[in-house]
Amino acid sequence: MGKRALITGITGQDGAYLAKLLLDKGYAVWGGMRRTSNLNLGRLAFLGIEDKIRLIPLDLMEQTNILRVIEGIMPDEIYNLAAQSFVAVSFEQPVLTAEVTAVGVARLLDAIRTINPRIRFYQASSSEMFGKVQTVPQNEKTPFYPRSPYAVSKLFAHWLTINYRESYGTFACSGILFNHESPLRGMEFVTRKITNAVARIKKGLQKELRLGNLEAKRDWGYAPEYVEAMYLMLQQSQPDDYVIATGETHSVREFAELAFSHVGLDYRDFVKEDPEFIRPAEVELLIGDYSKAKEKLGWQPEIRFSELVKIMVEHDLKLISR
Ligand code: NAP
Ligand code: F7E
Repeated sequence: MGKRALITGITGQDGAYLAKLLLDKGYAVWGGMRRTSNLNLGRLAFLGIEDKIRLIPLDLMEQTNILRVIEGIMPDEIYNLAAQSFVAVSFEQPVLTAEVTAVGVARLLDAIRTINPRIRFYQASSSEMFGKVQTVPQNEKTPFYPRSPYAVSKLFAHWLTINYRESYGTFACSGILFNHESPLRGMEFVTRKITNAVARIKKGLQKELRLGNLEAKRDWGYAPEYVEAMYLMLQQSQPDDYVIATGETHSVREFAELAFSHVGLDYRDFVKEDPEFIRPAEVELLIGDYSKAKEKLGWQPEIRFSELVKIMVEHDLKLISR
């Protein structure tokens, strides 16, 4: 019999790609989704798997819900991808962000401890925890310096994951994933905001693109490859933490330049800087060192920056044409 996995945040970018990967590996996959007034299965439908997932109401705000869901499924593995994941919003909603992104993880870890300590747990940690970076590049030993309520929340969850491992022997892993993007990326994140605008401008549906800090640099990878690393972490003999990244960094300006040039346009004719999108505190530079993941998991990225930009622009051009 195949393994049983519970994925929280199944409606998000990574939830969809991870579900596809686990289904392909023969897992029975339960997808936890919070209640919304509209069913939000677009990403699962895009991958053709919406009928293969056992969808289940699951909100990280509600401990009783978490306990009943885990007891009912008795999964072998839980992948916690649910979060208030948008850094900009976390400055406006710090309490909600902490409730979901930080305390939600305490609820999950403690439910595992209570119900079945043998369940393997993956926590979606983030390169945002490095914030004002203390070393370049960043690896598993780099000290943290979070710069947003989101990053502070993720850091709590990260340390709690380690704490449950050390205190109770939970098989709990933390993947410190650098930015990873795809055609399924949410529209508010800068990469998708740019590629969607490029497609709309090319088709005459939009005239300009308003962005914040063009000089911020990120290590952008391809989401379908990053979910493979999550899976690999839970298949090891010992739980551990891993940086997942490409080892390359590029600015938002470079992303825009390449995306516009892909359709024969000059970004300088369309991009306007708008203080509305400047954050109270910024993460200026991220670049990850994934050598531990390469050595221990045999993981390495294949899709690089220019290929990623191309995949996203071409997808959005097709989408807009429809
Ligand atoms: P995403 O697309 O924003 O998905 C987040 C998911 O969390 C959505 O399914 C969302 O549901 C769900 N969610 C939000 N609040 C919830 C709650 N109270 N209870 C249950 N579910 C809730 O994020 P992603 O890009 O797939 O990222 C997956 C995880 O990795 C997140 O934890 C993110 O913080 C982390 N991460 C992402 C990156 C990246 O570059 N993508 C890098 C490092 C870490 P709705 O659909 O209803 O909103
Ligand atoms: O911003 C700058 C912005 O919102 C990237 C999440 O998945 O990755 C993501 O967080 C950079 C920042 O992603 C706009 O100031 C400029 O420097 O795409 P983003 P993020 O904040 O890096 C990490 C790893 C996560 O864990 C998070 O969950 O781009 N930027 N102009 C802009 N950003 C946005 N969103 N919109 C702009 O107009």
